[in-house]
Amino acid sequence: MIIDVVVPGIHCTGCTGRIERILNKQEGVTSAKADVNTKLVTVDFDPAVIDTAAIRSAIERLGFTCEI
Ligand SMILES: [Cu+2]
Repeated sequence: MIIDVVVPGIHCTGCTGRIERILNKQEGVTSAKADVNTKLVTVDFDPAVIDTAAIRSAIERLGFTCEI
């Protein structure tokens, strides 16, 4: 399953790198790609292993707000 998460606080490649790193460490996430221009984080994950709430809280733990 692939979702796009809007993270308005993304402002540079430092942000995208931190978000991608934390998400790629989550069990059940196949890939995560954050775009500094669109402020979208595209997450490919297995919904049987991780849910959108866990993805959201992983991003929020970095200090970002997000809209799923
Ligand atoms: Cu940044």
